[in-house]
Amino acid sequence: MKTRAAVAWAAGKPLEVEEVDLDGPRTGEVLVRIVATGVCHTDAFTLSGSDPEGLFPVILGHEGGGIVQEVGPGVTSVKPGDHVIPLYTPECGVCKFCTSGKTNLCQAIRVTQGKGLMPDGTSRFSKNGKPILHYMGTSTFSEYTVLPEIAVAKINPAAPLDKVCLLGCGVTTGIGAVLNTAKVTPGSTVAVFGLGGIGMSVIQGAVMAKAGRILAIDMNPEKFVMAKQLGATDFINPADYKDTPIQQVIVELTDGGVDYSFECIGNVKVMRSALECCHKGWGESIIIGVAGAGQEISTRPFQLVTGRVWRGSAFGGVKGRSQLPGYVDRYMKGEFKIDPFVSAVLPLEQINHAFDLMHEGKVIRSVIQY
Ligand code: NAD
Ligand code: DAO
Ligand code: ZN
Ligand code: ZN
Repeated sequence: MKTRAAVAWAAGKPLEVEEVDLDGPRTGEVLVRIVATGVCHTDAFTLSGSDPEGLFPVILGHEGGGIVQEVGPGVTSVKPGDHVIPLYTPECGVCKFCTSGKTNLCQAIRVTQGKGLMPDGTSRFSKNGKPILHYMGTSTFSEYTVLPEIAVAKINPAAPLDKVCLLGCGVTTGIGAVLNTAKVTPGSTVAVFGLGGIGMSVIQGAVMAKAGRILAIDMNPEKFVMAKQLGATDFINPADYKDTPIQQVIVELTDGGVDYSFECIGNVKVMRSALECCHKGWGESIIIGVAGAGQEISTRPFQLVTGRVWRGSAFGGVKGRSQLPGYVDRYMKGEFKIDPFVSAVLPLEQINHAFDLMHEGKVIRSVIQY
């Protein structure tokens, strides 16, 4: 079949919206019509060429919501008409990782997914006979996409796909990092570095965890308005403290440091600040941001010797097939918000404008509606 898609032909070049060829689902695969997809910083990161795993030509997009159109042989857990969220972190339920009880990082299709291919080692997308790669196993910047069965979460069909698509990455990542990875305890002091879709979701997670104080940190003070509406209590622009390292500012403001900090930018210098603003003896810093190829984190080891802890979190530690439907239900019950994060709704033809809005810091999320 043909599908409209935004193709990234090369790093650093605008996406080109055009018709491409899409082969139907093979064994263990499903064809999904994407109804809406968010545009995440990670898509921009890969498009920029900084992603060490970035491959081209590719159809980006990983924050989608859609409806199953057709299933391949052997597929039993979903059927045409089911509403699904594509999962860049699949859940096979049987691999060593899935059965460990310690991680959401299913490895069943990791190797082929990392190469931009379906589990059988081929791509379903092509143009004039030339293959185009899949991205993160999802490729939601195509109106129709083929996904492995283990990479779709079946959700409540009453949920609005133009909102819950953001549970395919940003919102789940932020809330999950607080509730699953850090396990923030009531009354805690929390620092959030970077107030994009991820950082704003961390704030929501911190409110859900009943944190006592939530420090919101960003170089763009316009972000403080929404951070305050979501429940942040303190607002810090590092540009206002040029002569003092920001970790020192935070340690002084919080009687020795925060209980938990979250880096939601992908800046290795900020990762250091986020660790070092943690309280001696117990403070934990969670890295969520994805840093560019070849970059490394550093701190004095004594920071760890004296009790601070560095952790990382992918997709908020959430297991997609078994746990994401519960997040959709919690959103439907009003336990957290998604709607204010949708700053702009654009057609696929304006997807490059969505990237511009992100780079200009004017949106939390643009949502592409097909
Ligand atoms: P975003 O671009 O929307 O937001 C980043 C925010 O950081 C912006 O508000 C920006 O003003 C602020 N910022 C930039 N430099 C700063 C600095 N030096 N100090 C303070 N604030 C600064 O990005 P996003 O979509 O929220 O994603 C954030 C990061 O999370 C990215 O690196 C993305 O790749 C990563 N990510 C990780 C996961 C995961 O599972 N670990 C999932 C999704 C996204
Ligand atoms: O299992 O090795 C692996 C890879 C898991 C992918 C997790 C990606 C999380 C960070 C990327 C940002 C997502 C948009
Ligand atoms: Zn993302
Ligand atoms: Zn698995």
